[in-house]
Amino acid sequence: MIEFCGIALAHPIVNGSGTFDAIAARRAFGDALLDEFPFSAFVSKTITLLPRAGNPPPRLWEAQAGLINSIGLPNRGLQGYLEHDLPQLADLPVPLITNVMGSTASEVGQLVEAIDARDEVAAIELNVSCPNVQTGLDIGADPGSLAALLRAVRPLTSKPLIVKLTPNTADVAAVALAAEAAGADAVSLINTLRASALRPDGEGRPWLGGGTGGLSGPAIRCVALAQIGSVARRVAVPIIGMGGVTLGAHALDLLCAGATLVAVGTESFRDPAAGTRIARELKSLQIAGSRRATPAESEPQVQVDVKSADSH
Ligand code: RRO
Repeated sequence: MIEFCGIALAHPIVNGSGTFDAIAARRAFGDALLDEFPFSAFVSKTITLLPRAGNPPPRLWEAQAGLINSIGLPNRGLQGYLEHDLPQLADLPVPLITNVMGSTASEVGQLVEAIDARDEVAAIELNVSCPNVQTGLDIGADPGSLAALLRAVRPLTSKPLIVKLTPNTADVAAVALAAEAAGADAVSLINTLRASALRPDGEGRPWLGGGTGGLSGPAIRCVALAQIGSVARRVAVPIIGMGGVTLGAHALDLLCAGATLVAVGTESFRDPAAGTRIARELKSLQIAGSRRATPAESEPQVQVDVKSADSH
């Protein structure tokens, strides 16, 4: 068991918002999904106050080591979420984190207040980092604007408030510090890196219906590692680290960089059970690591002969 913002979790692997549709997965896999749910907490797709249709297609582009998405936040809106999605998500065997986004402090406030009233929800994640809508990203890239937003909405909930940061800013640690000072209980990073793809006809026109998108997957893992490390050196609040994790060893890297939890995103599109596998791999690495740190008395200590090793 590990503890995150007062919530007890079975292991450190959660999902990245919008990368695992638990309601569709339940339809596809039935109760088997609940018997071995891949994550220790479930983070919902971002919801907005009013329903949104999302961006026109195409919405995805497969890059060489990742995926560019321009989904554009399609969702049923707050009322649709509360009436349709929440009762089904509340059936999951793990704590629920609801991810919300608004384009003004008043919109975010209404979302936070409504979610705060629901006992089914353990924590709120505030998305200030979607690369695919006009508003939202600006707030998350600027420490002053983010602090003002948080000062307005922080008093509206007693639930843990996690702020999902953007990597598309010059100094992510400065934004994280501002979030912490204005009352965030945790930060999560990284969201996708702003990216473009062109149609293959060579005429220079964008492939994605939304024009540009956000890059995720293995291509961004090293960026995530650097940004999580720089945030961890500056803030005391816990971090949910994510970006290109496909193996337990990658999750361990992000924990070593300072994350408390690790989210799996794009890998779940390839393998819906990736969370279970990554949690298992991580656990064996941690067990092997703690054995190495405290060798048993009975284990022979290996002496390395530097001279003879050098001569080979
Ligand atoms: O829906 C999206 O296009 C989207 C969102 Br809300 C987000 O936070 N990050 C992303 O890459 N896509």
